[in-house]
Amino acid sequence: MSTNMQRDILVLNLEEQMERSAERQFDKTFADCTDKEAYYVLLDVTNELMRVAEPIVGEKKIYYISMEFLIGKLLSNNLINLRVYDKVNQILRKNGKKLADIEEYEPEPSLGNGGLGRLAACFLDSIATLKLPGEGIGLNYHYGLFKQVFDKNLQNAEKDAWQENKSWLEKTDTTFDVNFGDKKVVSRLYNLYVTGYDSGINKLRLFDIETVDEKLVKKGINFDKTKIEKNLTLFLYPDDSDEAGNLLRIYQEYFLVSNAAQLILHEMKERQYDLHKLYDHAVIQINDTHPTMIIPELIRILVEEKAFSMDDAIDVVSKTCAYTNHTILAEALETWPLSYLEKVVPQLVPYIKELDKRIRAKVKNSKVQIIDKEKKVHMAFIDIHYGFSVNGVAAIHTDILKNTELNDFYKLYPEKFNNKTNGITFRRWLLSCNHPLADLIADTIGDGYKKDATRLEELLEHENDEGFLDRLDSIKQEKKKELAAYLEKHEGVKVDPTSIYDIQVKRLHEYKRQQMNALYIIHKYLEIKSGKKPVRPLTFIFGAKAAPAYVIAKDIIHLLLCLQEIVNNDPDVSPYMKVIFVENYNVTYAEHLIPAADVSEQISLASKEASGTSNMKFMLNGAVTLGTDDGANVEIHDLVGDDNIYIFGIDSDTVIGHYKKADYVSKKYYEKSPVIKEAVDFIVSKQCLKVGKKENLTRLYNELLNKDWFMTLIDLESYIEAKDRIFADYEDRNKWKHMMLVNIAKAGFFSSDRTIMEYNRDIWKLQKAD
Ligand code: C3B
Repeated sequence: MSTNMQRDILVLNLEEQMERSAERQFDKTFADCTDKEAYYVLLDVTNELMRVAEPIVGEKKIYYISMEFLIGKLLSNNLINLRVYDKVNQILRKNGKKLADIEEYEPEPSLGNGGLGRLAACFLDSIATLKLPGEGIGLNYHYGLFKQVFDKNLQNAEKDAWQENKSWLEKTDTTFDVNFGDKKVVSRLYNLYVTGYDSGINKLRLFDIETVDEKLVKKGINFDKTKIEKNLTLFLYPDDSDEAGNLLRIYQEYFLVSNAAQLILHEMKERQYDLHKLYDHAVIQINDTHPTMIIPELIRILVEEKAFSMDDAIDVVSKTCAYTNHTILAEALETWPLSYLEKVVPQLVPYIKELDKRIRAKVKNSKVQIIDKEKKVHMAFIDIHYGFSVNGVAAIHTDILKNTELNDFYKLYPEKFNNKTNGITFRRWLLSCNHPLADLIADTIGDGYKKDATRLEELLEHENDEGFLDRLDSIKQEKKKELAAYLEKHEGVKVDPTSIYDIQVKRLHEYKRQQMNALYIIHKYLEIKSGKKPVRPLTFIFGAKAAPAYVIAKDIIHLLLCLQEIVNNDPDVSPYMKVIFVENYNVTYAEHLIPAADVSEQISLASKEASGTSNMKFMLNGAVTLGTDDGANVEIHDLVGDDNIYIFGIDSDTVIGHYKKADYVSKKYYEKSPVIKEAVDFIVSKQCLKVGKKENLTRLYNELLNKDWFMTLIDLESYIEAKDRIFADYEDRNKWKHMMLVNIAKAGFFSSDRTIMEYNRDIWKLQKAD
């Protein structure tokens, strides 16, 4: 029987399947199952549907290698992509159940940090939707990134035990030996099925080892970092503030690429492809520098096990690998001491030296050498010299790479550089998280936009249609009410659904400038105290995790939690404003927050946010951006025009100029402006110290005053001006509804389907499966 027929039969008999699964698993009828049991029933039948779905195959395949895949919960998304969402909902209704309640029991996989990992997940969705043969290759972290818990206004980190026996993961029989310098481990491959929208199935390959000892984790996220065979896949990004943490990260990275290389070569062998033509059958996208060792590892295997000459091996691998750069922040561009590599992967060191030697012979410029004078290995430089493509993730970011950060490389290889502005999957960020909006759009312009997002522009024909604009507005209201209920349940805070929801959610980092938002909140608080009340209440919502070793980032969380306590408990102020820092922000939380947002905070220091992707998600759901001309904000600005976005602050050229001249002095701005001074001083005021810790607040205060590396104070006044303006404009309801419409209508460009089509057109060159 063809897979399509098997699928059709399963869909036809879905209800029976569910009954059978309920009986087998719980010895109950489906109607009698608890919501939790119902989740396992749906998991079971959906897994079955995916197993019979058509795999996407072709002569050439993209392998997207990444240390992170922030995939989010999968049930709804899979049901939507398998086109059984409505049918399942019908059955649920019949049995007195709601998908939203059932989904609460699905654990969210904890396999990523932030934008980079979420992008990888959006890309897998689009690759499958576009019927391109491809897979993701990553690691199966048992406790993932940490779970964030607040105590005494401080962030604590705990293990995130997200894995369950029954899950989306399929254990396979595939195992590989992975050799490190001082030890050997055996890996195990798990598959996770990736459903395309109304298409076929690809896979996410996650590697793990069986000797992991979860008991190693004692308190919080502390564990013995030296016992590699026991801790290798326990956590994502173990604390790398010490040497053992750095070494563990290198062990993880090599574990990933060694498995990837073996898997790819195994598939080539199975299909009897000539390895001299590897690049005709495989393209490897290296997601940031983390999987860079795939290059020397493949070269090593070809030379040592496949009888390639060094020249041939380097040539073939260079034509197979492409590199994406996601950041210009120096600390994120990995440079590993050669001595660390000698300890963990001594077998790669001669190859890395050879790659370095060849560059030295060719190019005299010491700034492009792989191994520097201090014997540090610049991982990005391996990718750029020995890959065929280098791409940035938004137009301005790629320009900065070409003209500033990687200018020496751009001069060497102008043909390798290209831009691929990021995108998001509309299946998750509209169809799944905002059904009423997706339905309104479908009722207005038809279903076509679900496969071709640029058709959202057809909404512009309705810009004068009051009925449509009102419906748009009432959907936003509905979503705001839902969020208010969710926040009350999960955070125990009551918010007014008629207030303006101003939301900043993303990893906590000084360059993203949550501290600037905090200073605005202080400013507003003091204004209200002095009697100047806002026309409408304001709700400031934050969600962010700080890396456990990043002290100042944790201090910023501390300040925001202190402000939350002060503001929400002050009877003079709390009727007019609220502050909510949600605990343990993740993909699931984002799906609740984003559809309800009015104002999207995208306030990074210009030049520092490579792209940003939440900016796209907010826009798609009708929020208006308050941001700097940075990352993809620049392209949003171009698309919606000056009238539908609020841009403030110095531009990236000015920022780069300040860094070059080293002439930014934050104290100057503090001393010049009473508004800035008042806000900054509040951090160490009696009122703040009453709810906070002196050490943390003083450290943050000093940082802002004496360093402020990401130039918060230079932009604070123009931020306050723009923010007051956006809140005032909210009261012009017609103008606001119109802005919502334009933002939604212009969001089509940011579909990850467009991004993936560009990757394929310019880099991967795969044939679409029929
Ligand atoms: C992020 C960047 O910070 C974002 O601007 C960008 O949108 C995404 O990547 C996706 O391209 N990033 C990240 O999440 N982790 C890194 N280590 C580097 C960049």
